[in-house]
Amino acid sequence: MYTPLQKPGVRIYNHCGVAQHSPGPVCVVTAPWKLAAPLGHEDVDGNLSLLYQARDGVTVRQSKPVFDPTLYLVTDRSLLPPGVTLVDAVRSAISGGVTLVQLREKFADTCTFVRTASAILTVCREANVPLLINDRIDIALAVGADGVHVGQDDMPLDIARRLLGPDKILGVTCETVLQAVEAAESGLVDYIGTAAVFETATKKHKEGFEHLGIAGVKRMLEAVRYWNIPVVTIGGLKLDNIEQVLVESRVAPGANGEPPKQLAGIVVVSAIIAQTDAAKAAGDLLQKIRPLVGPTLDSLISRPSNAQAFVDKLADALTLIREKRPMIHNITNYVVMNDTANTILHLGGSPVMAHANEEVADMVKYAGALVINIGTLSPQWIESMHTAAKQATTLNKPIILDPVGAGATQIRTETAISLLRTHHISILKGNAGEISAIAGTEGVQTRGVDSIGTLANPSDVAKTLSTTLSAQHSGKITTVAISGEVDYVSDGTRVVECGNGNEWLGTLTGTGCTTAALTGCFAAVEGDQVVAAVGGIVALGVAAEIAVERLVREHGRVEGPASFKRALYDALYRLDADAIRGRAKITLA
Ligand code: 3NM
Repeated sequence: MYTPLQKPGVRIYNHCGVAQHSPGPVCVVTAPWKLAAPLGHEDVDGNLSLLYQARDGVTVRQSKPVFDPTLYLVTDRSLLPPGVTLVDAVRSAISGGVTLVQLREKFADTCTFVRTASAILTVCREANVPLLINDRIDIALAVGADGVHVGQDDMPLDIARRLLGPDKILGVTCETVLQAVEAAESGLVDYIGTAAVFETATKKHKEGFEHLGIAGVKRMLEAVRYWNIPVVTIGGLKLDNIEQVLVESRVAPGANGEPPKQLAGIVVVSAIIAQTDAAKAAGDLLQKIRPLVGPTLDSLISRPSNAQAFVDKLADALTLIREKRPMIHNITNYVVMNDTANTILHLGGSPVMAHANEEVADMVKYAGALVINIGTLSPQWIESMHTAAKQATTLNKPIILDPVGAGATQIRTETAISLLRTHHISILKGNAGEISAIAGTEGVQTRGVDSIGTLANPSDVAKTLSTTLSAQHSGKITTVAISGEVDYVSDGTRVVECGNGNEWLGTLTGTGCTTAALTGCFAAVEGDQVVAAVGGIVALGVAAEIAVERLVREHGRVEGPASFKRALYDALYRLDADAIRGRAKITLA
């Protein structure tokens, strides 16, 4: 049985609640788009519920099936290839990646419509894809579909909402900017579908209808930018024009803080339903659309509540960094020094680089965390590292150790081990080779500062090493983070896996050092060092994803490492708690 409130497991409160609690003029609220950010969550009958703040200060909670309009299929049986049934076509389309389905039967009698809707609903339930019914509220209610899509000439929105109740999805087609603003402001609908962007043979429009063009879609997006309402577009969309539509309709943030807005998805009929291989058609479309529609609720909705609570802590910690601007004392290598200082600054910290043995103890006094990085090592620096670490321990400040190149040379391996033996290090963060050298694990080497080979069981290595190191300091925990395509963080009990990031990070030198520096920022404001270590990793990984998406959106591709670095630093500077909440890919073991 399909139970949308148990799986994917979220009740989501959106703009509907916000607007319902405060109808009225659009412009009276300062930064109204911020209302869209969830305040928090609560468990309702074991299901995660998100809470939003309404304009009048009322906390809004609304339960609805979560829907993802990224690739939205509307059916039309008249376009099916010979010998293909509607049920088969929808099943195939869903297997290819369609995220939402609307059953549109313009000529069916009621009895046939109900039967078809039941059959299509079964297919949708199997894949947990919501099903909406075009126009016919009675059919949707009769079969228990997830909602209805209406046009301007169908049932008025207030009556449609009353008949459907608060928990069904309601979408509306808007032909003009005014209709879109009215729909958004009414708080009655869950998404807006624009009228046809391009000419299409699939639907006969009224005399005099002019398709919107990309500029028309953009005007509509601009008009509803203050609402967190998803907008999708339809009409003549296919593989070779969706990219242009998604990119060129995008509304950039305004100079006075006006929020950006972009399409939340693409709606197609013939591009899928008329194809002999609907699965492939859907798959090809989705591959193009996904990177261009921004963050989806995917990671959020599929997170179990313990992972969600963890992600909330990451997001809160980022907010705290921005508020407190903790000073981060770095003893780090020549290669990354400038990048380290800048990235700490962009995340919200206040960096300082102090290396002389004569000053480090004084400097640590002001620091929220000490980050020791053993790259470009020399005997003088080793002495300073010990002096600084001793002072940090005395003053109870977290120490982050990045054992750069441990395993490659004797001096580096010995220095890392000696620092770990002599002082209580809060977080040890290294790549597989460096951690192996410290843990004495076989099979992975360090060549220069790179790791060669992979750990057979990184999760166990992180856990065991954390336990060993913690035992050396009477049980004071050393959290161990192993970086890689998937990062592993353990405090000997918990293991967190992080999957954020992008292969472009590998084209820049020192991104591992950056992670340690950002981890320092998190450790300065967050007492749970597992959260801090994951924070540093997720912050850089999410910023990298945002950077690449932006470059692809604006230029069609990432030109190379230099433009990536620029976009990465901008993304880090603009990173906010919502991005962390929406995008953090973590698994708790
Ligand atoms: N509604 P295709 S255009 C169902 O303008 C529908 O509201 C439209 O079909 C509107 O993807 C349309 O085959 C048909 O072009 C879109």
